Amino acid sequence: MRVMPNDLDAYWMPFTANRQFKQAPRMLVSAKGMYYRSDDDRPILDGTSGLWCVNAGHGRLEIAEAVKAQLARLDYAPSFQMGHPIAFEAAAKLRQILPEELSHVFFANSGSESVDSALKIALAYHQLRGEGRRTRLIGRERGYHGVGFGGISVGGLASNRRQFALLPNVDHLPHTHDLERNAFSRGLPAWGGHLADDLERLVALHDPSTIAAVIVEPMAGSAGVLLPPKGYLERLRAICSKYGILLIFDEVITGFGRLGGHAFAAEKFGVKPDMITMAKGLTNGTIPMGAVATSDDIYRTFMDQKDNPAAIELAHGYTYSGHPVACAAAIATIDAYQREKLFERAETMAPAFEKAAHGLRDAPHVIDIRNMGLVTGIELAPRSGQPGARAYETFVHCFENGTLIRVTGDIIALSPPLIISESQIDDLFGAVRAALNTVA
Ligand code: PXG
Repeated sequence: MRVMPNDLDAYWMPFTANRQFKQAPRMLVSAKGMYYRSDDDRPILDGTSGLWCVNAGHGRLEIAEAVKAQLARLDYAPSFQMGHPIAFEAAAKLRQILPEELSHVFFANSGSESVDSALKIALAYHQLRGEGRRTRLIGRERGYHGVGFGGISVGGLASNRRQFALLPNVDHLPHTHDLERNAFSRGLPAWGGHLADDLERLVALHDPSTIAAVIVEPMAGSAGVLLPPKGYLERLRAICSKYGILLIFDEVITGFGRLGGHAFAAEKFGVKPDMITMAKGLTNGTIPMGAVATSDDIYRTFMDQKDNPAAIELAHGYTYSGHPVACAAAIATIDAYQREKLFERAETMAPAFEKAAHGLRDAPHVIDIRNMGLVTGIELAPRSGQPGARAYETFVHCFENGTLIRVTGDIIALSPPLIISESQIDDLFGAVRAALNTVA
């Protein structure tokens, strides 16, 4: 059955070429396991976990049941100066899979809100410690931290910044992408660890006493799957610690098993940030939710204030922080990850995924392939004078032939649900090869 709304005009679609899309819409109407169904009733293999969020696969009845039961029991309750048990339960559940050092959870409703929350916590933290001059935030070129004013300011994607006014007091580290030295890396690229030393330059330029926090994605997702060079994150950590700067890992994409073997990249790489931001896989994409996990030191700094015990420690929060229905979804999701050992499964499937990804090395237009866990970036040579066109046409070809991929510029990013099978891995990369064989 074709389910096509007769009015496409009312809905202003996010991050979409609305005019182009509405000429030739692509509609998904249902989903189960590894597959969507399109409005013309074709199965569509999900090579992207929706938008990097459905890590446990689609149509999980246990999440649906938990959401339904929670809606019936307590649909909404305020979280300001009031509590409801499931928010505390959700934070405790999340703690089970967080790095031990990050044991306190602030809830938001998206990755963007989580990032803004973390940046604000960083500023307030320094102020409480009598270091109120630390107001500068450091991001990285090609970083993506959502679309709040904080996120686009520390973010490093020029196209997301140029239409808007930005926060002052922000600077950026250089990105780490280098095709000449690192093309076709498997896992962490060998070259570029020293790029973290650029933070020393920024510290010297601005004076460490003005810098509040450094925020990076452990692996840049939206910019096209840029893995950190060996030793890079360790060096960032060391320099931050040396100068009292907080290190924030934005794990909205890398969280919940994407890189294989661990819930978070912080553990995978053995580097401890002071805060982790997350969203997406937290509820398997079912209900909007984000969170910031903070170190005990940060939490204690707020809680151990001696002034007035009736004071609100952090003047920040959202109507839907700790929303009971989102909390129910998060608990059921984390249960599923644990019960089915999906983070371990991602690690187990990673070699087959890597082999299939690098199998595209001889496909037309491919100039780089990089991967870790169940994520890969496949970079295409741009068509002369038409940046992004080749990848976009690859995306359309794949969709028309039953596979959902994601493209950013001329980079294909694949990040399937962690339940993907070996034969589905073959299908996924086979579909990309077929598309690459077709596009000019
Ligand atoms: N931080 C990171 C690292 C992200 O990847 C956000 C923050 C913002 O999250 P919200 O929930 O506010 O969208 C993200 C989001 C893509 C793509 O295809 C990536 C994201 C969102 C949409 C598309 O690369 N990441």
